[in-house]
Amino acid sequence: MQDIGVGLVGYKFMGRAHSNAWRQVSRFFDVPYHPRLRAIAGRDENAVKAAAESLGWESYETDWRRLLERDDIQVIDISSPGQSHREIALAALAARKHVLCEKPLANTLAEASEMLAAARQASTVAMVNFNYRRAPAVALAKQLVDGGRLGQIRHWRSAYLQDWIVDPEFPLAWRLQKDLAGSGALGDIAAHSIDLAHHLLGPITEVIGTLDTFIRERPVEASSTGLTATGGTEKGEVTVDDSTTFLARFGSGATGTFEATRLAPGRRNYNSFEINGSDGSLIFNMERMNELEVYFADDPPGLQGFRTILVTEADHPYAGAWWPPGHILGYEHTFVHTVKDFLDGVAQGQTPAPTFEDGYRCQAVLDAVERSAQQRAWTQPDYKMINSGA
Ligand code: SOE
Repeated sequence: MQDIGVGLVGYKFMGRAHSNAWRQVSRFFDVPYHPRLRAIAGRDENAVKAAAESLGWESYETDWRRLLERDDIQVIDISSPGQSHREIALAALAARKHVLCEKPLANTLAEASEMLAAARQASTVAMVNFNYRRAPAVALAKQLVDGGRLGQIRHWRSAYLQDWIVDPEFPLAWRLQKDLAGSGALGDIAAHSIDLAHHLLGPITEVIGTLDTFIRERPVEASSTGLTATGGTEKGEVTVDDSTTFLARFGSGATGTFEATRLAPGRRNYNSFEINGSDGSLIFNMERMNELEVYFADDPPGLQGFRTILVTEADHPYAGAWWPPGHILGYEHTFVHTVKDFLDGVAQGQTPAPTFEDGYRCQAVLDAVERSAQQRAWTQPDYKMINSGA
């Protein structure tokens, strides 16, 4: 099998998840390339050196630009904070590297527009990592919806709930700063729900919603490792939303509700959605990610009701590559499935979804929710680049 060299930017939570995916993929899937973990990049030399050792990278760089100069690297994987995505992706595409970029694509719609334009010019693969599309239960939900098993889809109902910043003493990490993260719960986790809704129901055409910040000041960060951090005594302003709630209309005629918060005690990573169609319903919740609850209206009278499918059979999406039925998968597998499809895309010369266009579409909805919250009015996502194809 041919080697393909990967260069990863970022080594915290996402960097660890991506490293694991590149290490695992060719051991479980029949992929066209064997990924070589050539180099990991980060600014703090001691930290990136330690990360290279513990995560299995052959070398490290303290400037991501070095990754682009290296001939032994064909893939740039961007797992660094949102404010860096645009610059790295544009430079990597210009250097003819394949790009995998963490979600959301960018911090603003203007940045996402530039990135989409660059991806359209490029001859390489440019994919966004919305990993939850590739939980086997979500992929099964997609098959059921596309196959018409639920009939005409009328409702989307999602709640993405976490609690990792509920303590007011949790410090002002980068995800709480607009210039670094773009937005709060909106871009961090509602973005996943929007992407899943687009994947399963098609584009959102109109939104009305709120953005709220309950804890307005937090200790300035002393040190941070992903989602755990320690704070000092000095306080700084939180410049993003803690939560968002919005209504949506889809181009298909369906309606949707979205809620996302990082202040829901007890909800650790409750990424859930329910879909109701004319002939049935389904429910997914990431905290029980191996299961899909389904209701089919054509079940025999007397036997109707929700039932739970354990999505671990060999003929379920992705599941057959892993363990025997019932030997369940976890969060990290969604990243392995993403890089599997990414490598297939490189071999076929075609970017797998979610493409930068899908990333832009999500960004347009994030932007519309922000405008709606400011204006207290229904607003339309600006899909200009998709509609004009420019
Ligand atoms: C933090 O809220 C976070 O790590 C998100 O940034 C991820 O995208 C999500 O998958 C898990 O939670």
